[in-house]
Amino acid sequence: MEELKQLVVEGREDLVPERVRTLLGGGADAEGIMKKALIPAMDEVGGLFQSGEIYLPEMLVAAEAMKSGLAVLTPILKGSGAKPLGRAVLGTMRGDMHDIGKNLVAISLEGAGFEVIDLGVDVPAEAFVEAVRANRPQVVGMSALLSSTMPAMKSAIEALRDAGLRDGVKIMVGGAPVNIEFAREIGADFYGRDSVAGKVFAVETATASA
Ligand code: B12
Repeated sequence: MEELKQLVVEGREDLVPERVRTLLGGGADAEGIMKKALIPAMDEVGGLFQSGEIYLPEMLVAAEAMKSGLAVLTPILKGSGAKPLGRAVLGTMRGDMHDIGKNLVAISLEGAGFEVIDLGVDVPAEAFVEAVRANRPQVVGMSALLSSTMPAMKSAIEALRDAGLRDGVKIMVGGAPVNIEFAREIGADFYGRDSVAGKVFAVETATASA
């Protein structure tokens, strides 16, 4: 695990998928690989970037290495055969290009039987409004990794309210700088610390409205 984490930190996209397969072959579980190697690697990279030991290109290469490992794990994390449970709209806020956490939430929701409408990154408030109007999801998930893009969550919630769509959906927010106080302040229904918390909330919401 430690070796895999290091390979991700070093951005070795050429070696990461193989290493993940080897760990799986040796009996490691997908969740464990995620929690013990891939996510801690991103935390380490964030720290190195903050302290000026690495720069943006290295952070980008490490993110690609993380994604290459995640690609091996995705089919396992999604599982199979979960019956359709509901619909969810997900997106990373306008101005924000971070999508690894949001993608993990999408994988968890799909694994639980959700149809996920993933709006991608840099999503303007109007796109959330349009997607909710068109798809009538039970849950909307918003992700922000930058302090500067957190306020866009408030704008998107207000836009949903102005469009008369707010009461028909539950809104969950997440991302490293987001916390429960902020979620309350902007009128979100739920703050999810990680993708599993998001999944549990979404499943409860869809089950209650079924
Ligand atoms: C990888 C990375 C990048 C990659 C992103 C690649 C990609 N495709 O995502 C690249 C290199 C492009 C990048 C760019 C930048 N980054 Co960056 N990046 C990171 C890094 C190292 C890891 C993020 C990550 O993927 N983590 C792993 C995932 C799994 O965790 P996560 O996103 O937090 O998601 C989990 C939970 O938060 C939760 N979650 C997330 N979203 C949601 C949503 C819902 C609904 C729910 C329920 C849960 C949930 O579930 C997930 C796991 O279970 C972080 C450091 C860090 N520790 O966060 C910095 C970091 C976020 N970046 C930072 C910065 C400053 C930047 C840049 C501004 C740098 C620059 N000078 O240009 C740019 C901004 C570009 C932009 N406009 O978005 C800062 C942000 C500081 C701040 N608070 O504002 C950080 C914290 C680094 C640092 N310590 O300084 N970055």
